Amino acid sequence: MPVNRLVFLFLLLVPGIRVFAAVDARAGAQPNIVYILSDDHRWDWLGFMPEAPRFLETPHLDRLAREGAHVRNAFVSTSLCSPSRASILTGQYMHHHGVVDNQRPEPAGIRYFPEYMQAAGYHTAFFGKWHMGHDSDEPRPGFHHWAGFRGQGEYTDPTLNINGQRRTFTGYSTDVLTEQALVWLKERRDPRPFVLYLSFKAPHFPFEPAPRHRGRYDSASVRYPDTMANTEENYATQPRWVRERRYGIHGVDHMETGRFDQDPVPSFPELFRRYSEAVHTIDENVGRVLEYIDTNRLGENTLVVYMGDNGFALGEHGFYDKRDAYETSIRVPLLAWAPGRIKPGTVIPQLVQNIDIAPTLLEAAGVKQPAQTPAMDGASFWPLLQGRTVPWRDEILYEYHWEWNFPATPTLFALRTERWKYVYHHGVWDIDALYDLQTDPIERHNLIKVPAFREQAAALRSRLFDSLEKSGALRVTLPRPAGDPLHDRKLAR
Ligand SMILES: [Ca+2]
Repeated sequence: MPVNRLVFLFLLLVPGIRVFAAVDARAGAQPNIVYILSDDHRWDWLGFMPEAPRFLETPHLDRLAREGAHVRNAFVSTSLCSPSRASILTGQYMHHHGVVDNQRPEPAGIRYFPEYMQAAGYHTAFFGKWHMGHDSDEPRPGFHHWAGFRGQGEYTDPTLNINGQRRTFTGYSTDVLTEQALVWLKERRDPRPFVLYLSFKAPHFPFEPAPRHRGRYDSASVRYPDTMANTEENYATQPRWVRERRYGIHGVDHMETGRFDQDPVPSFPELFRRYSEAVHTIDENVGRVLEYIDTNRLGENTLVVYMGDNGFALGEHGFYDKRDAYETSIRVPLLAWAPGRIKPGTVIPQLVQNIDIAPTLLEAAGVKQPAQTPAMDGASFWPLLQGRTVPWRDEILYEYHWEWNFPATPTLFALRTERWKYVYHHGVWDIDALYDLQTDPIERHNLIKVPAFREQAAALRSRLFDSLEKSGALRVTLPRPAGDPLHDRKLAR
């Protein structure tokens, strides 16, 4: 008789020891993984956080933090949908995976972590927004079941490509995707552990909540960020491109208006409230997934991770956008819940990035990355989630390459430590930026020209270039122009 069976029988005979302990331990090597990704959900729009607007309700995300872990300092390495998604799926920086914008097909040779999990015996499924390779909704490698949409998809009555067959659903995007994920879970008869990759379109612009929640926050007070006003104080020390960008389509005074501002600018309070309602709708759907896990007693062997693909400025520095290296753009919500594996109320202060997701989920699942596959840049923070101390990075690297379609943001590279941020601008006649996040968390005062900080700036620049050089990031991509350039400089209002 195998030793495991003997141990199991022994446990059966010992009073007071739950039989399930043995079963759980055995299954524990390969927990189910539920990875939920939202689009442009900023780091502080979580009800439990002191920084959140007071009216915002996210009880289910709050529950994940309360019963699991909140990674308080979570960042992306490129703040743009497709490059960030590629970093999540490959564990690589943009300069390694090669997905530099939202338009082009995925580069040849790219490998996604669900492929490794599938090969290691996981039953895998994908739902929602993929976005890499904008024009294709065809199933991608790594998933037994695929229900994805093309590009940005639709908020209402979305069409999904389900394993090669297109089907149009009635309803609101986040609800439809969750429903499809739940149907897959309910109908699966597979004994293998599963990976559920649920990727929402919301709350991405135009910030559509479910119709039932539209107007829920109509009377909520709107928060105007300190750096939003078009004043000398706000722009006195900032690089010139920062003020210039507010005169483009992602500026608060011109958001998505036509050439020469012929269209009305959407109202800020309206956008602020709809965005919050869209986040609330996501939370409600996260709750539906958790309810399924509760009802089917999957909690003891399931890891749920919730994350945003990049941040979003709601008025900060005069922007509605990401791309840049400001905190609102690069920080994301990141929660991990696994009863029995992650202690309730865990708060992780370390600097974690999107490139760490793949190695972390692989380690949590006990899956080794196969030999001869592209090396990952990220590290597993699974030990941190479990309360263990491991050596960890004390700085993060950020990169963004200028896009022909959205030319208002220059190519930029940044190094952020716990306290400092240095931003290097490439290919633009402008100054660099240095922010002290401890004394100036809203990054209103660029210290780059302050004599007292000259050495600090030089040291950080040197550290940034050491990092870039070591990682092989000293090459800027030059993609062939495709699509429409949204380069109209709007009238100042
Ligand atoms: Ca995004």
